[in-house]
Amino acid sequence: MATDSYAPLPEHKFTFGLWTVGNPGADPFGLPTRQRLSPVEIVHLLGEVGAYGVNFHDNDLVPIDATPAERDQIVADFKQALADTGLVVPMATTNLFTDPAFKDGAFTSNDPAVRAYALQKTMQSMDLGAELGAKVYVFWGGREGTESDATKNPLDGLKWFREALNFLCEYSIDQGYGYQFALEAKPNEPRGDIFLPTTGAMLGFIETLDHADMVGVNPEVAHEQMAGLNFTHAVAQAWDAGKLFHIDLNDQNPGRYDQDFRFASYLIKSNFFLVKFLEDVGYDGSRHFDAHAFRTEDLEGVKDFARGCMRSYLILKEKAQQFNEDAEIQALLAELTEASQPTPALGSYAADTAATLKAHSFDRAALGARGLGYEKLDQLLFELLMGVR
Ligand code: GCO
Ligand code: MN
Ligand code: MN
Repeated sequence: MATDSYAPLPEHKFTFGLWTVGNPGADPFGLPTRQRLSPVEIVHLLGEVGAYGVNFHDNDLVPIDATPAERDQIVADFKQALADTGLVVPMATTNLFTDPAFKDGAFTSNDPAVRAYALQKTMQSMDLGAELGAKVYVFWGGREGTESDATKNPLDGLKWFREALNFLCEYSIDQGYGYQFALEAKPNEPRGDIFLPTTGAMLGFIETLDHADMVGVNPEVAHEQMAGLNFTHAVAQAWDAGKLFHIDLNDQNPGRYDQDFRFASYLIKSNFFLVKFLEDVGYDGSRHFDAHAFRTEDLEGVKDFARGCMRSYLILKEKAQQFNEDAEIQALLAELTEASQPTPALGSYAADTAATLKAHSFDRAALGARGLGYEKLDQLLFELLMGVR
């Protein structure tokens, strides 16, 4: 029997949030178009389509006003669904954006009472995540920002955010949870401006924390695209810093609203380079799809969406392998890094190397005149992606 080489397997570590396939299709202009699914139903749906894991915000699982007894029943039912399907919970996070209490931010609210409540809610949510086996804890500060800079000093925002993360790192250590914290940047939406708007900004900020070693990033495709940035470059910087703890995959037409499209459904070429990067470096964390089905879809369409995210990833992975094995492409790439004229060997600084280099005579005109063949290389890539190669 022929096997489907694009079928998801546990080793691919494909995960979805309860809020992703559970998204009922509401938007700022329209009501839900689909029935709400319970967490147990979502786990079974994910099991059916072949996902490896399920992630959640505290209130995706336990409503914000649940009693302790209700919480325990919900968690027991959820654990049973995990056992029945074999799904795992690699990541958890806190909803610090839906409730009106967080309308001016959570950790960066001007009100110390809101900041303290956000810490309390996060500790409880970390307890819940740990109980279900999560090892990565994501911080997406959706409300941490401003509409008008008259309202908040960004230095205060950074200070309060730092204090919260320092506190919560200590809490994780104290409880023995072993969490890795992953900070997720987004430039705007739902706030006019969100603090630390890019992955690069997060990476700089992390180095100011007391437990920088525990804290990395959770870059999201759409978030860097919204800012018009090259997502793969952001991911590469995170990887280079040893900080790629998690990743949110989806897609986005840059410059539009936050679309959360099915992975690789829009920017095929840039998502190809993303998958190629992750596979080439051997990233072994979750491939988390933070996306949702078009509002036009019913339950079957949601399954098509989820299957499509995973299938597209695996198709791009196969294309990456094809790119790496393509003799013509690889020969072109190998030529690119050859010195085009006699060049002194460098290496780390030494006084005599510097002297040799200063004395060397380069043929500058030849450096500028040389054609690099990038048009040909890029066309070969296009043909490979289009399946005509
Ligand atoms: C968004 C974000 C969120 C976060 C989620 C988990 O744009 O809404 O991407 O989906 O990823 O809150 O932290
Ligand atoms: Mn997002
Ligand atoms: Mn996200």
